[in-house]
Amino acid sequence: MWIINLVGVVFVGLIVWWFWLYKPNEVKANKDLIITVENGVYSPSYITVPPNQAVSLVFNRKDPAPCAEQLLIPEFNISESLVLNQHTRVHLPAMPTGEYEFHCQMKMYKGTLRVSE
Ligand SMILES: [Cu+2]
Repeated sequence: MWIINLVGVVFVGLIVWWFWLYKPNEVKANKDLIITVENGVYSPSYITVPPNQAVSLVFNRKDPAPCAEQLLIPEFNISESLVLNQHTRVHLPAMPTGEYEFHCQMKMYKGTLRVSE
């Protein structure tokens, strides 16, 4: 019995870590940066872009899961379809400093856009 409880606690711990504590390495966006969509994650998933200037990000979707198709950045009303096995360039408006989430429709794939100098 105790082992089931232990497994439960570890599992809850992993969920907490994954959804709230885990901070992926930060990557600065430049024109060669390609964000790969594969196995349920964006990599890199923590991307810094400069403030107050329009930028674009290139997504390479290798994940055939239907959920991987839609890329959403709710703060800026961006909803982009990513074509499987192709590079899709997503244009972003000039954004004020801050952190913005990007994710798939069901928020299983998640990333953070950090707008900062
Ligand atoms: Cu999803």
